Amino acid sequence: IVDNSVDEAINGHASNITVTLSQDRSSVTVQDDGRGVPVDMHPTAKKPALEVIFTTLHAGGKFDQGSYLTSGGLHGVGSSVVNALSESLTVEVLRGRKKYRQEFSRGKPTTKLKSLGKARGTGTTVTFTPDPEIFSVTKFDPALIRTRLETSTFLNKGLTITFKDESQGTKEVFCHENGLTDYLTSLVKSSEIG
Ligand code: 1YM
Repeated sequence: IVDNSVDEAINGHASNITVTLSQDRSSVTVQDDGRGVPVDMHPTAKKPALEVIFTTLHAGGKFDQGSYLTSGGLHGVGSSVVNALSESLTVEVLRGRKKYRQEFSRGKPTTKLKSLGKARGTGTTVTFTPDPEIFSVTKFDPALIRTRLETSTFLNKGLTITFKDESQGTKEVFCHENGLTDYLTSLVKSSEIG
């Protein structure tokens, strides 16, 4: 889910990504200020594009053309995979001066895509809770998330990711203007003795 936001950022459409870990560590919310996941009707599926994106494994489509940059190598399949493995998942989209929401459980819609009325701005917010019927450990590890987010900002020069950890009441902003050079510096520092 984070990689979808990072893809939107590295293609020049988003500048802020915020990841929030809930107080009990059971859910994560990922928010970006990109274009918002498309909500228009899918012509053949006869469902909103958002629902298709979150319920079907994509073969690639637009990602196959070669002009599209992706951070995770997942080419858009991530949304439906995370959804299938989540006990609950909620998507909120700001797009075309409106706010939309759809909820899912174990990959299946539990509500239709609803228009919630007028709103400013654009972007996507996804909140999900891993399914205990699939994972033996469903609580997130803040240290793991922290490292994963910081690594993404090392690999994508200038990308800013904010991590809000409500389980510890902390907030960190990751941004590395010098990308991989900063990464090497941090590796050298952490390997130094004393
Ligand atoms: C919190 C997770 O998924 N952001 C996101 C996803 C998409 C877009 C924007 C997007 C892409 C495009 C056009 C495009 C996705 N779009 C698709 C699909 N954040 C998160 N932000 N408009 C919006 O690439 O052309 C899949 S994901 F399939 F519609 F292109």
